[in-house]
Amino acid sequence: MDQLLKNQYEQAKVLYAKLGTDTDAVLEKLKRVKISLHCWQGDDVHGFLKNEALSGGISVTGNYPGAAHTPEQLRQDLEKALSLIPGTHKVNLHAIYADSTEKVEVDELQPEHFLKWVEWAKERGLGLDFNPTCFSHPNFRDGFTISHPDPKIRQFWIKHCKTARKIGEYFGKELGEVCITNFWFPDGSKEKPVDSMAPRKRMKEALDEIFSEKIDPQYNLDAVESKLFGIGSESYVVGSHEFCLGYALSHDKLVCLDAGHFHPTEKISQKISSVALFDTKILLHVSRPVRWDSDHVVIMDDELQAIAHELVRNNLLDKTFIGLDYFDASINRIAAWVIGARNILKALLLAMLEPTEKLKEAEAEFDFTTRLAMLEELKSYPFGSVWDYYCAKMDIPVRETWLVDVKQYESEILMKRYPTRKS
Ligand code: RNT
Ligand code: ZN
Repeated sequence: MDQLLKNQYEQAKVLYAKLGTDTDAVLEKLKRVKISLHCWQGDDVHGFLKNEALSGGISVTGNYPGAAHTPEQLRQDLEKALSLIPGTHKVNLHAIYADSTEKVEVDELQPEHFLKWVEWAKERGLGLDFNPTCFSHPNFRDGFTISHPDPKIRQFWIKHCKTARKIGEYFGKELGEVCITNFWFPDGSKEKPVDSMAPRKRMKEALDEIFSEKIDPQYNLDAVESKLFGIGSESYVVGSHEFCLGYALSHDKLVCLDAGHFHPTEKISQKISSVALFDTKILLHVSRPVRWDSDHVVIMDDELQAIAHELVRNNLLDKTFIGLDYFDASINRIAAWVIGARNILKALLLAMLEPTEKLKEAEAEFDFTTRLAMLEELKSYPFGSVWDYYCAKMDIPVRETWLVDVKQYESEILMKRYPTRKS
């Protein structure tokens, strides 16, 4: 390893030790954190099943060249991204990413359609997470899926969601690591309905049916993701926060908190300790809203740091599953993964280096002066030296050198792909 990197780490280690933080132990802890990399960043939430336009109130902008058009390309891109992120992680698949030569409807999907993904994950020691895809399909009708008034439409989605859990179970069994299957529904409407309860009642009943089969929690855990609004569901979302929180708490499900799914000044970091107190497991969709649920690449902003601090300070890393959720087609898509994943890891490292006990002591004594002074001084501690050393130790490019790899991959691989997908 580069001597300068080592020296800088040794110096940082002394400084942090004075605060009572053991940097070597922190790095061991960081190594155990897994981030679930969302496959849909690689192809703008397109998938491989059909050529349906993206729907469900979410949207991708940009036309940067090189999107993956086949499962092989997507896996190759994910491998590239993973090679630039320290640690062993997971990949999060959506149902529309099935790898199958036969044209299959979403409600006909079976575990076997994901065999190649499982083989790939096994070879690389990766875990897999899963999501039913309840959008980009003609049966997402009148703004509703499992809460549609027509029982035929509901049944279509219920069947799809039931199979999604079986696919999750299959991932968990095959890979020896629990799969989190996350349920998000775009259901809602542009204007406020007169009857806001009926769709929620139908959604509740549909969820009960979806979850009726017991699945060993060692293999699959279910999460429900709420939302405040989307395009076309500006005034009313069936699966609101209160709905999903209530459902999760009463049905022993995970609560999925997406950073972009609340009012602009409402932060998920503030919700974590409350939800955790009720013994609820949490799935995070780490994202970055800009004015709306825009799914920008995650940057090292205040909210990301606040999320990481909440997890670390409250010892919640074992109860929390961390996934990324954003889609940016205006920059190199692999870089988008790498930037977001490195940032959440950096934010967690920063939190782990904090002398939390000392800060809690000051707080307990109402010494808010010390608390504020320390929190501010900590910001200029040499955390970057610890991060650089960690990357080098994990055999991952240090600082922005990863960009060289991405640029080379872009010119050698991405630029040679068909500009648009062959359907
Ligand atoms: C949409 C939700 C959901 C999706 C993915 C593709 O607002 O955040 O998690 O982003 O399922
Ligand atoms: Zn999400």
